[in-house]
Amino acid sequence: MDHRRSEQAGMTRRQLLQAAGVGGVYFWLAPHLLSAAPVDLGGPSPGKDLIVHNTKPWNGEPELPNLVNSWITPHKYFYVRTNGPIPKLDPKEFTLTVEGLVNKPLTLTLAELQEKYPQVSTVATMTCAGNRRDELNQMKAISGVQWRGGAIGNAEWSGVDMAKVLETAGIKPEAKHLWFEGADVHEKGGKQTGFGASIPLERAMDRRLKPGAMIATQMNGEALKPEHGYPMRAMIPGYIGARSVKWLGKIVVSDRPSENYYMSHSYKLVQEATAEELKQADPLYEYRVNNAICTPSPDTKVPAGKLAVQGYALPTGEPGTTIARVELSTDGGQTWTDAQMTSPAKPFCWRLWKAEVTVTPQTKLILARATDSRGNTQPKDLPWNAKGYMNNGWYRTPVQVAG
Ligand SMILES: Nc1nc2c(c(=O)[nH]1)N[C@H]1C(S)=C(S)[C@@H](COP(=O)(O)O)O[C@H]1N2
Ligand SMILES: [Mo]
Repeated sequence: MDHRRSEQAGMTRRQLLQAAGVGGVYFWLAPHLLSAAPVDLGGPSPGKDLIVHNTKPWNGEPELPNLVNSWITPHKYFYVRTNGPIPKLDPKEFTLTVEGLVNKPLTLTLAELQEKYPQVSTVATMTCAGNRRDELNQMKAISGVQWRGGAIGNAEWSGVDMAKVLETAGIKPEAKHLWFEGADVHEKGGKQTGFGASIPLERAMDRRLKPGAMIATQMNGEALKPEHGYPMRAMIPGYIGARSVKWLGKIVVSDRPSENYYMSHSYKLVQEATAEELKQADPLYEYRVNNAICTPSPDTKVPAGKLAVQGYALPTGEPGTTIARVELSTDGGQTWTDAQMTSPAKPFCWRLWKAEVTVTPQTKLILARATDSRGNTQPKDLPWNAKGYMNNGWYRTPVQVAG
């Protein structure tokens, strides 16, 4: 089985190279190329299941209507965000090392990890800090993947509690942060690096969170797919996706945050992104309350009268917080209608909702805003920022109502 999986990753690579042959136009040709040259990710079909933003590195998101059919997002509709190549890893050879401020450094293969520690599972939403960047980009251009509202998914993650592994290694008293390093080595900021991140140690050790941080080996009851971090990844409930490092090869216990490019130069809210500004700005950790209307799609022609609307809403990544309310408006925010929740209220998880609103020929936009159980609510607009992160302004879907 392990063997088959590496072969699958190998196929992905060859096919990625094939796709690269048509270069930058791949995205535009994708719908016509489906049968001719699909990029096999072991599930999602590019152009069909996922809108492909680029293939070198691979970035894709589902069409929004595909996100509201189930609380758990199936693999084929789960967004893929990579900054480097998808590495082909042999689980017999690949190891996770735990080092730094520990009494006993560890080296673990997938099999050892699974044998030595109890298996735990948790449902949690993964979302990219760049989700909904395309809307900020309309205010003023931002480089980076032009994510719509689909860089989000909710999955059941299984693996081991990171705290248990750290306890075996024995953490020294001066430890404050956990660095994660991925095996996807690529060039960034003028040097070769794996994707990296760090989190405050206390988040991983917080016993109330069960788990606060996880070394995930499975997603929705199956071994992780190559593009989602096989054989193991960090999964940090409540944090932006960038902290959940895939192809996790190293955990370094440290007294300070990681200096990896993706921690020190990226995933920060800045206006000009000068070196000085980036140095001063704090790294982003917890995600913010957010929502998206998933149906109808933008610019759908609808008759005047009642209209069914569906979407997702995400509470802030603060422990214990759930979605309390979603409201919609078809008159520019003068009056609001409550949506009905169609999925459970669980911390660190999105909640799906549906609503019936009334549209008239004057209705140009459907607005939606969510509020969580701590009273955090979405701002009308998020001020523009240079890297296009954390966009959680009210969601707006244009509709064309027949007169
Ligand atoms: N090693 C590695 N881990 C990574 C990344 C990456 O490029 N390399 N991308 C991060 C980002 S920005 C996000 S949003 C999530 C996306 O996880 P997914 O592709 O499984 O949806 O993975 C994170 N972990
Ligand atoms: Mo991300």
